[in-house]
Amino acid sequence: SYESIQFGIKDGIATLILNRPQVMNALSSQMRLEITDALTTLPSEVRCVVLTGSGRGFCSGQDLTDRVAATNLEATLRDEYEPMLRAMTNCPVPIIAAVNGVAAGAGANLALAADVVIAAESATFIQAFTRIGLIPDAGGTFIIPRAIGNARAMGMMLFAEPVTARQAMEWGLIWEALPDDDFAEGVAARARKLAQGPTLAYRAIRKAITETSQNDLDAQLALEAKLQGEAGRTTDFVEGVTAFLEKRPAKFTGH
Ligand code: T3D
Repeated sequence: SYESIQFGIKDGIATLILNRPQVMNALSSQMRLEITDALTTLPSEVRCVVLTGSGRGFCSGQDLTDRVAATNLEATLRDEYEPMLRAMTNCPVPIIAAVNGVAAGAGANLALAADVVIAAESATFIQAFTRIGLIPDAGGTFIIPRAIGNARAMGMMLFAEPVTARQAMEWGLIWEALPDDDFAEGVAARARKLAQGPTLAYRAIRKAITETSQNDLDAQLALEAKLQGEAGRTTDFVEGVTAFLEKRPAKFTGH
């Protein structure tokens, strides 16, 4: 069992809660290792992951209490952040980041590495790095300009000001901002939907969307054809078509 995170599974949904609320769930070395471990050892019953924070924040980024003496940030990023981010992007099932409160620095970029980001309206996203003389890391310089364009990415990164959940949604940085009172149920409903969906198709969609930024049209059409070939051989495809023809809801198993 873990110390810096809480991890549980119910009805095919794994919930991973960042659990150092006294420091707004700042990322310690141990928390990074635990997130990485949890995401790389998911039992096969899991068909969706919800990543969220305990207390009033989502994640305040790197724990700054152990940083003054840190001289080799490159090694920390390579040895601890990169495996954590790859565990997010290689996760076999979709990840929802449920951003319950402020997401700052690497905490924001951890959330943005999820497949779907749902934020409470009171949550904010802060590229806080320049406040302490650093540059955005944890994949931020990859994902943010691609999502919202260079003008907004540069503004977020240079000014390091909070961007509200609603603004983030309107820019296309996240999927959805929900009123605080509807947040928990909204996230749960989305998680249930994904956990009951065609898991292998979801995984292929992630691959296609990830690779599209490196591919030209020829390569992307070829990738779609290959992945669709695989989707067409799943049990869920047979079930989906059969259910349509029988005018009933499909019962996907994730196979
Ligand atoms: O290896 C490397 O170092 C490279 C990797 C870098 C990745 C990064 O993420 S760098 C960026 C690090 N993060 C930040 O710079 C954000 C720091 N935190 C804040 O700006 C603010 O705390 C928040 C905007 C997140 C929240 O503000 P607020 O006013 O709602 O809460 P608060 O009072 O500032 O924080 C509550 C407590 O959490 C407070 O402790 P206290 O006074 O109650 O004892 C605060 O010190 C603590 N806390 C917040 N963030 C961190 C933290 N403690 C350690 N590390 C933190 N990142």
